[in-house]
Amino acid sequence: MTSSRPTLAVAMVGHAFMGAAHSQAWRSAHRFFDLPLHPAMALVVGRDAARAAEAADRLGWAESATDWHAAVVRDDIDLVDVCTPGDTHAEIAIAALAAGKHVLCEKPLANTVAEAEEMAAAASTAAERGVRAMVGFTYRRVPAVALARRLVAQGRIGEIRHVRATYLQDWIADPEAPLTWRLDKQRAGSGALGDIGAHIIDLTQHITGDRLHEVSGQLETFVKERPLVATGVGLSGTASTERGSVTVDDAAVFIGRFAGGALGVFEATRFATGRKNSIRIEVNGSAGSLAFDFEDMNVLELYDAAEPAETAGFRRILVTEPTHPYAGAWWPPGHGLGYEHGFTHQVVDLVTAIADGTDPAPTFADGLQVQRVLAAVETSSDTRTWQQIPS
Ligand code: SOE
Repeated sequence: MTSSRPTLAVAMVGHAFMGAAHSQAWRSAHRFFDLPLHPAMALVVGRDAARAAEAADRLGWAESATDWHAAVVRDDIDLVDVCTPGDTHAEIAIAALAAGKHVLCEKPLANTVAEAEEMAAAASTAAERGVRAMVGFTYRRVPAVALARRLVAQGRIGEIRHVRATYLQDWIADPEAPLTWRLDKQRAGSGALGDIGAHIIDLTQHITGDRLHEVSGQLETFVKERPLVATGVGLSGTASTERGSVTVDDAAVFIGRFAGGALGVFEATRFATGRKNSIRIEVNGSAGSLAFDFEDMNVLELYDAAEPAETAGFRRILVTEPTHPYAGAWWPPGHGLGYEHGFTHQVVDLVTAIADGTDPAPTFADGLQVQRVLAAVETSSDTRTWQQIPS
């Protein structure tokens, strides 16, 4: 498809589950939204030449390559999209920013606070040259979540007292599920805490417009050894007969205090049998409450405490009206959206910010702050103490 808009040439590094989700966003964003720049899916990079070529063909990239170092300095690339495991986020993102490329980096930003600090510093230096960086906390861009933030900012639920958030999965509840990279601290940084706990930290801070300032938590690894991966990657690897150690948490629970005074309760686990990708958030304020459930993601529940007791109750708002965030670009009211649309909205906001010359949110500094919360929960679990989050 030709476009009169200037082109934004994208190179994506990594092409597994997240690469596929990002690819559909790059393919579709300009077909539904009036973007100021036209994304061109120029290059996909993977370690194995044959698999990268197959991914290019299947996901819609013009070319494939195996060397990300060469890719991020190419003159014909404007933006690098980092969809690799956490252990390579820092080096790829920093090299790309140094080469003057805009960067979109999957969450959590890095595997350690030190890496995240380097990335945030690199992003701030790059911003002085007009180069932009964003971390991919994609659930922020679910219309119901964006509406929740808008309602809190408008004061619709008053002063916030309680924040309750769970992110539940069960894909390794079976002790014979193989030891994929997500269970290796070297590659993933942490387990359920960083992979999915990071999302609910970002989501609750985003919805409330507030930040956690202290936490107390516990991590647990229920299954300490698992079969090594025989074939495949990511969530879909198959088991071999040899076993290896799980070096990350299977589950994380923590409580926290927000700077504005609210109390927070959080749970992230890969052992909630029957829960596949369940994100639930409830915020209780002095004037009402909001509740979101990703399994019913087109709905936001609102309780208005000012309504007469006879008729008061949680109302289901179907967040598909043209006036709702992002929804007007899609289908007529009632024709809902899914998991992938958050990634499309992420591309829309990133491309718009690049064209406007503004910093896209969440910035690498926001990603660093989430990383500090993750580290504080880990330290709290190790030391059985409350931990402050440095601001
Ligand atoms: C795996 O647990 C995972 O793919 C996360 O890494 C993603 O961020 C989340 O969107 C779905 O679950």
